[in-house]
Amino acid sequence: MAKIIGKAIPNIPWQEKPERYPYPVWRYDGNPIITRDDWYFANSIFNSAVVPYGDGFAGVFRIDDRARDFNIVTGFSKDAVKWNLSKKVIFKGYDPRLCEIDGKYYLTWVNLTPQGTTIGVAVTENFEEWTQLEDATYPVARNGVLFPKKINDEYLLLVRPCDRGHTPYGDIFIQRSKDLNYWGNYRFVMSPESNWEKTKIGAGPTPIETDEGWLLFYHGVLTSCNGFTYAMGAAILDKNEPWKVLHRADSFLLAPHELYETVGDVPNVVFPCAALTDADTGRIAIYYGAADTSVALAFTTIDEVVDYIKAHDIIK
Ligand code: BMA
Repeated sequence: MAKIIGKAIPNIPWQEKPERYPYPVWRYDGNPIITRDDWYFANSIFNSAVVPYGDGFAGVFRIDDRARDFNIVTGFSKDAVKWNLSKKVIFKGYDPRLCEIDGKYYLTWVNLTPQGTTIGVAVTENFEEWTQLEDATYPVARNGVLFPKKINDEYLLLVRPCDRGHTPYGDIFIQRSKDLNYWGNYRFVMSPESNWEKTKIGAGPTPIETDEGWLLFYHGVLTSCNGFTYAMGAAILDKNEPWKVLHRADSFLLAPHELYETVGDVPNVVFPCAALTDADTGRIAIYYGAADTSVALAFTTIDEVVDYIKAHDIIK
């Protein structure tokens, strides 16, 4: 039995696994949970991130508007399923991640610069006032994901260096910082391995602390004759030296199979950006962008995922 190390959050969204369903991650039956109709000027609302906040939940949402600009807005929810999205754009850019560290909430996102994308970093305590820090990378990088606590007194950020376009390669690295300002001590974490992720990989939700190590959900990309297919994989990283991969599944845990994942602005995309966890029950609710069009929700438990990764482990 694996254990989540973290808070009990009993009110995260949850549905039991459908009977006789053979796989470790199952979808919410009300998907998609957020669509373009949830914002007044949206073309699409997708790759978005949420955290527990107060007695409910807060989030940051990627909204591509009807001018096709990339916006990040905040939102609040009592049940983490129905969301009230603010009209105010807090930052320009895309694919936000959220991470609570010592009572502050850190947003990392794909920040836009004339020279290409960087990892933007901003911090808030109330989701109203944000302080933007220095970018954590120089161009070009995407998929910047912080760890939820310091390790050996350093902040850690997963990053995927890339090019200015729809990058045809991509490995995950870690960089470290004492102050979230100066970064260094770069370490390679992992490259694409299996066919389903052969083109590139990038970190997804904030890593989840468990007694087995850090559970990392990530996206992997396959290039088919029809273009890119984005699916979700999982690995377990060493607790103290998370650039060491202890276990890694040989196959995806969630891939674009439902209509809202296979049809949309960019077909065949499952792009996980956040997870809510309940340490007492081991429940995990995963938030993912579906077909670059809407936000969807899926469930698993720490036991289901860890058992699956170990039964399909590519690390010998
Ligand atoms: C990536 C990012 C994601 C997007 C994906 C599929 O490069 O832009 O935001 O979901 O492509 O289009």
